[in-house]
Amino acid sequence: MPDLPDASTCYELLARMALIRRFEEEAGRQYQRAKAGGFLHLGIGEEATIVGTTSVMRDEDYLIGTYRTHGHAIARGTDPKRVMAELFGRVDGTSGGRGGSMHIFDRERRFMGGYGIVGGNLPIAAGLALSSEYKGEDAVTVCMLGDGASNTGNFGETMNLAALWQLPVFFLVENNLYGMGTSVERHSAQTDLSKKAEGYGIPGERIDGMDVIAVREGVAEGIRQAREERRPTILEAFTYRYRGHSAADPEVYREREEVEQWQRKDPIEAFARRCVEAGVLGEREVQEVRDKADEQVKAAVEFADSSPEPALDSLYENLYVVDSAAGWYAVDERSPEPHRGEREEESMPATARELAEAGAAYAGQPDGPRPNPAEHGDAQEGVEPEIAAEREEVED
Ligand SMILES: Cc1ncc(C[n+]2csc(CCOP(=O)(O)OP(=O)(O)O)c2C)c(N)n1
Ligand SMILES: [Mg+2]
Repeated sequence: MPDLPDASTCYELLARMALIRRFEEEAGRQYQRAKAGGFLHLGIGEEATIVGTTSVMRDEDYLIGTYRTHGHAIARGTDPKRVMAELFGRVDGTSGGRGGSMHIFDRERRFMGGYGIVGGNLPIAAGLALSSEYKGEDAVTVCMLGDGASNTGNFGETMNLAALWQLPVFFLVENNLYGMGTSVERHSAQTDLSKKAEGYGIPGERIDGMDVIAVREGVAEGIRQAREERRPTILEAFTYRYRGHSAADPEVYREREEVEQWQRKDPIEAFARRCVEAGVLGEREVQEVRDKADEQVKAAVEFADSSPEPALDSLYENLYVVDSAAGWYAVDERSPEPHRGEREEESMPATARELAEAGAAYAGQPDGPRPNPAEHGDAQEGVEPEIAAEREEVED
């Protein structure tokens, strides 16, 4: 077992992990109260992997993760108040309330998100590392991904370019044994994920992701190689999420005993015990850490609750779309033509209408390449009688 660092580092590691744990427990509660909307993926149980990694990064380094990243942002130094406000969809959130749980982002702290597409963050990580290389910066990009993401095409493409261009990037697989409800054995032909990039010239190792010190040591070396030798490597950290994949997961794919078995080696409890037994921290300090986490999370909820909703008029701000199409037309089941948004002006740019008309023409083909939403459900009510009769004939 690797040695413990000094007392103040141990205190800090414990405090970060405890804060993230409390934050996520509360986020789950707020989601059930419908204060937080959209999807919610909790990483409870994975704190040592997250905090161990960020604790050996420099401020100038980039971190990019998945959609399970409330803890990553907090570990990087983002104010929990702003993360909670983002979950609540409020203006003081990290993305102004527009991203929600899956898209936490903090450019100032070089936390580059927050991505809903599995494996979608990998090529972006290579791009970030390429930009550091190009600008002659010392920064390393740390890319965290799930076990499931190692099966995507992006994985191979990114590993290839990272090795080929000798990019200052480091990959950490948060192997929590499942991609949604599918176990690693059922989703990956190669179950030793540390070997999965070997063919591209990227070596890997496996570590205990429940041990914050083991993670620190492994990641520190990976980052060093990326920074000093321009040699990308990959670490597979074994970890576990105690909660379901997302807030709506009946968890039929695993046994209760398996969850309990992992909970017995809880990363926070185990680390606190070890620090106390080694005489590095006292029981009083451990309790202080818990109390502070409670206070911070309580303050985060109060802050988020009192932050206003974004103004309706700001709906089109920060959208990455054809810039002349600042307006919208809906193509829906009411009738085949596009419908102008209720709040739109007559003076809306022509491009918006043209795009909507093109979409309407495409969607309006009964035998077209994709199903016409107008053919389903309540939409039938609005369909012209002769068209409806024609469709019935086809269905027969
Ligand atoms: C490209 C893509 N395919 C499928 C999905 C649906 N999906 C969301 S999460 C997930 C599982 C990913 O598992 P893993 O990479 O192990 O990450 P974990 O959720 O365990 O942290 C899937 C398949 C998606 N979001 N994006
Ligand atoms: Mg997984």
